[in-house]
Formats: sequence, structure tokens, C-alpha cells
Amino acid sequence: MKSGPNILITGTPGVGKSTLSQLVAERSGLEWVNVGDLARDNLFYDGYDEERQCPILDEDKVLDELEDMIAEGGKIIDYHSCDFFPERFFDIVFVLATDNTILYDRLAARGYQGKKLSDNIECEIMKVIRDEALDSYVKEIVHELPSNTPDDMESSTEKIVLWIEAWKRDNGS
Ligand code: DAT
Repeated sequence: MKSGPNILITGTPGVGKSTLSQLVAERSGLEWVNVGDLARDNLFYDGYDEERQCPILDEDKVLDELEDMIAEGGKIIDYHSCDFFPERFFDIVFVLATDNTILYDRLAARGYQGKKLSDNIECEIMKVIRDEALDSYVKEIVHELPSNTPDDMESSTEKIVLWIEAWKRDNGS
């Protein structure tokens, strides 16, 4: 039996996935798994994408590494893409959304510029990750959460923690 639900927190870079995942992990006891860090620490890469200026993820190696963690349960998976995870991995999926002017400032503060910055802003405006999530999982488990302000962050944390507690009650864990 799983020790808790497995949750995916996704969205364009800079929307607040890591901040939210960490807060939910602290308050729920679930374990936060940052897929970007996991790939970097284990060199789960398969080349470099010159256009996007980032290493190309070796998805098979990432999935192999995640398989046992997901079987154990109680994981918060944090990644800016979601279509390569098997549907069975997640009990619920949250897609964070940020107004593009706010996101622009956050990504600029992170040092993004030029095409990398504009591509990510366009990704957010066009709701690319939300559509990817809706194409990859049954729509009933996909929830969009605003992530513009600290109040949004607090309210999303509370909602997710309450959902986790309800899941644990319903599943006897
Ligand atoms: P991600 O993991 O999606 O790339 P992050 O958690 O690193 O994003 O957040 C990027 C920056 O934006 C970081 O400085 C925290 C800030 N931030 C994120 N969500 C926020 C919110 N809802 N309100 C205010 N600041 C936020």
C-alpha cells in the first residue's frame, strides 16, 4: 500500500513549483522530488539543446529512478513538463499559472534573457503546460492554481495539504 498520494506540481519555469512543493512537503510530511535536481545530480542527460540552452533530459533514466519512489507513494514530483510521466504515476496534478508580467520579472531576476526569456513567457501565455497536462491525464485530476502573490502561495499550500489529509483518510494510510 502507498504511504500517501503521489502529486505532480507542474507549470512554466518560474511559476513557483519549487516554493510550493517545499511548503507542502514541510506541512504534509510528503517528500519533494525536484526532477531537474534529480537529473542534474545523476547526470540523467542525453545531449544539449543549443536552441533552448539547456541539457536534454534522459527521460527513460528519470522514469527508472522514479519508479520505486512512486510505488512507495507520498511523493511530490516537481517538473516543468509532464507528458512523459505515465498516467498511473499521479493521484492529482496541479498546474501553477502566473500573469506574464509577473513571470517576466521573476525569470529576468533569475538571469533569463533573450529567446530563453521570451520562449518561457510565450509558453505561459499560450498555456502550453496546462494543455499538456490536460492531454496527458484525465481532466478531473488536473487543477490550475494561480501563483502571482504570497497569498496565492499560502492558499494553494492549504488546499493541497487539506486534499492530502482527505486522501489519507479515504485510503486508510
Ligand atoms: P519554479 O520552481 O516554478 O521554477 P520557484 O519556486 O523557483 O519557481 O519560484 C521562482 C521565484 O518566484 C522565487 O523567487 C519565488 C517566487 N515566487 C514563486 N511563486 C510566488 C508567488 N505565488 N508569490 C510571490 N513570489 C513567488
